[in-house]
Amino acid sequence: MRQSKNLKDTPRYCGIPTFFNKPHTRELAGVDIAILGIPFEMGSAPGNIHAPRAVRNVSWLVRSTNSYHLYDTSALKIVDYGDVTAYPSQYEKTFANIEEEVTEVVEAGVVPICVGGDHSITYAELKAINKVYPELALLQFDAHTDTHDSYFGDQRFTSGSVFRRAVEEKLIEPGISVQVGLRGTLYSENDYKVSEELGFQVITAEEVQEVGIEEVVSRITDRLEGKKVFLSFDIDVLDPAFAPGTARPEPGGLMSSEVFRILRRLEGIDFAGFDTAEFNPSHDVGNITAVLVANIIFEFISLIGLKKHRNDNPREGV
Ligand SMILES: [Mn+2]
Repeated sequence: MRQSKNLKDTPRYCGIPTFFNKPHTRELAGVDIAILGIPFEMGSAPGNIHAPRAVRNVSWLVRSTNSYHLYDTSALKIVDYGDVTAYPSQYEKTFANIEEEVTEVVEAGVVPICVGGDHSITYAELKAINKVYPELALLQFDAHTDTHDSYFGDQRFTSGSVFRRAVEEKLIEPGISVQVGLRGTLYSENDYKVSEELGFQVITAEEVQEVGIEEVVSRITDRLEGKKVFLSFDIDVLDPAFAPGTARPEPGGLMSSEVFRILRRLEGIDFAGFDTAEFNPSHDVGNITAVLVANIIFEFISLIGLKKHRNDNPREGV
């Protein structure tokens, strides 16, 4: 199908589904943003592998202009880079593929947006991004710390240990990183302390409710200003009422409107890349979570576009 630049020329639901109806190509010349599907899971939450396709299927619903920023993202060259080849439960082979493909994107000067998959994939993405940006901060939205040492005795590359590995291998600097939205029952009373002792700033979901969005945003921006930042978004940071499509739901989470308010106020931050994780279509209801993930990715796209616009128009607003 021939797709017009004008979204009103043809029905947006026509054609083969790609992320946001963008062209599926591996050509990176002149590209601003490459969106990659990473259909991988270690096996403890079956269904995450279908997330990239579920997001593609609904992403035609997302229009081009951000209603908060009044910014039209069609000024950006965005591509659907396809899916990384992922082998079920075979993390070593799969992580090598993720690292290789994300490296290609980042080294071409293109911002990657990775659509998982379970949260274990972020380790491999960070390996790629760290090669180009060795001093990298992490902004993690999540119900869980994901800083546990291991599971089931000796499993060290799980979705619950991903940021422990990232710290150990110096892929991120925990002293300039933030975890937002933590909550739910814990393995022990020390779980949050483990993250803090690694160096992370921890903002629990309860604190978000207590101090309010503006204060949360100022804590995040104070910590991340002037740094290169990777944003990792675990969909379980949202309350299951807003995002039922996840396998480790935790009541008492953020509302979708709160997530949008936070993301829209991060335009001063210098992002090196983004991902979404733990969206599990087999738990979804009426595509609520799929549509939400697509709209969260749209906010990432807007943040990248606003920064590019500022860089291209340095005198504007002075
Ligand atoms: Mn997580």
